[in-house]
Amino acid sequence: MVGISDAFLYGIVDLGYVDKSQAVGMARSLLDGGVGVLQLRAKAHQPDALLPLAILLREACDEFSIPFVVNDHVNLARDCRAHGLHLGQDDGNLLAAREILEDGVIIGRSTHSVEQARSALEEGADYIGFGPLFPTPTKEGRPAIGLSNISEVQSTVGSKIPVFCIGGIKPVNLDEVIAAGARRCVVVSHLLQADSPKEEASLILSTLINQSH
Ligand code: TZP
Ligand code: MG
Repeated sequence: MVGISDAFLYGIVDLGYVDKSQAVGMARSLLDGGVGVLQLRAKAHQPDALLPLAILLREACDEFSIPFVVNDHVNLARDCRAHGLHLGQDDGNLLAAREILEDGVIIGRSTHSVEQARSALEEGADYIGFGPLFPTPTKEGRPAIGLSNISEVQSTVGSKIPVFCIGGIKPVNLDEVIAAGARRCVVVSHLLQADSPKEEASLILSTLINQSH
């Protein structure tokens, strides 16, 4: 299994954009395109109803030796034997989630400020999301934090755990995001709405891995 620190592009199968029946196909396109970690995000679904899909996604990720991460639901992450769990700021205590999960399961935390990024490191997060950098329909109403704190988060927290910038990232702003200090990104709506998610993922990944810093 490839580790989270080997990942530069983080893909999310978000059932707000992809029908449940298309989710495995979309996951395979993203994996073929080179995402280094894949998450299931399904805000409008009951976790129990997601177990069969979560198992299929975990199995697809296993084929690629890529970590599969469940958003929000610790019991679902345990039951489908996900490689990781992702928690938002309001999703509870990280250590309590760790007690439910098998040893070695990674836990990520969403952060929206330098202070939250430091706290996530201190509480033992294995990686963080940092954003939303830009306004995004995927998180309607959430204020954008801009690009000005990326380099500080990257140079402090990012030397210890991977920092994935997130929120409104797409090819037209990727160079700007990288110039502001980002090394790794999560891209959701741009990939899920692309004609070829595989080709778009592959292009974004090459931009990320060819960056000079
Ligand atoms: N957390 C912060 S922004 C965001 C999440 C889940 C949405 C990212 O989606 P998109 O479509 O790439 O802006
Ligand atoms: Mg959450």
